[in-house]
Amino acid sequence: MIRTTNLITAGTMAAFGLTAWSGVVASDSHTIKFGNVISAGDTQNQGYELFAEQVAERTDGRITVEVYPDSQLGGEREMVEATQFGDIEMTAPSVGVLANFDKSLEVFDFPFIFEDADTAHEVLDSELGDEMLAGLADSGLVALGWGENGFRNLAMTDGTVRVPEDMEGVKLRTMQVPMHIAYWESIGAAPTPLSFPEVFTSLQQGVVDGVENPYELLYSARLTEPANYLTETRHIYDPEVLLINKDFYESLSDEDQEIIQSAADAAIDEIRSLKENVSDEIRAEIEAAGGTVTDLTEEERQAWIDSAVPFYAENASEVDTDKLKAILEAAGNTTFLEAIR
Ligand code: EAX
Repeated sequence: MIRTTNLITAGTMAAFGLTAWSGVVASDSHTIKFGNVISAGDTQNQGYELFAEQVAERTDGRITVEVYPDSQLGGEREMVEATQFGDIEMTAPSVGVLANFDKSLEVFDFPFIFEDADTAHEVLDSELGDEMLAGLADSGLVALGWGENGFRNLAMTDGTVRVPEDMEGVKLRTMQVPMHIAYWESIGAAPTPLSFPEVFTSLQQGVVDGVENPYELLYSARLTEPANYLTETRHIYDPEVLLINKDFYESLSDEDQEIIQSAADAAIDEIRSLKENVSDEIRAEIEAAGGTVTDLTEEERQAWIDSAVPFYAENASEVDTDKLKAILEAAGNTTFLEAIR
């Protein structure tokens, strides 16, 4: 437990005329430990540092946010659990990991839902998006909003992937996300779920043949060193969720809650605007470092979308189908709406 709780000693209590039954008086100073797996300096962590600055400034230093990037406090699932149990106060995992905590969030783990980030933001920031986050309260977590990892692309150690058939038998590291695993299996790949801190070594040692993540994280986590054949599949738009321990959050005054919420909103705006061009910039850096980045032709891209049609048909009933339909509708995605009708 990291929270700063100043105990008032019996002596002090006596001096102030307090009686023993008034018990422990918590001060309003707190330290928030905020862990994440993203590399220090990446756009997410620039946003989280802004969050820390704003909270410190607006509380005159009463609330300190310590950001721990680079998996220093563990993998994503581990950190969600640590946040749940109050060992740390905040984390911001990929939404996929949260399916293990609130099954209704699985609808975001279906591939090719969103065509672009603007559409994703619009849907996530709507009432429907808020509704989707509310269920996390049952797991002891308050969601402060939808952050962003970005569109996930493939990075392979050996050979370029262009079409789904190229994934036949390929050992692909995925997150520990049931629907991701099911999709890659459905196209014949051999998905291998690993937590993020294990990925670099697994690629180096050939435990897996590839990985998928947005360019920025692939590059900053140096995964593009072993896996330098990249393909711009944009197969999933990956939002991250800013989470805070519910008991901790609710122990704060209304004013402090408002400061935390508005600093989180500012961080999310900052992250999204920094992300706008970062993918192209990093892609150029990956190429300059000797990586190969492949764009799909329209037919190839279509082949990927087609590959997901049977997956939708088969798996829509495994999740909250009405929510899945609502998301697809809001995203203007008629292909998969038809597939699950
Ligand atoms: O949320 O595990 C992953 O690949 C995630 O994309 C990453 O941890 C950021």
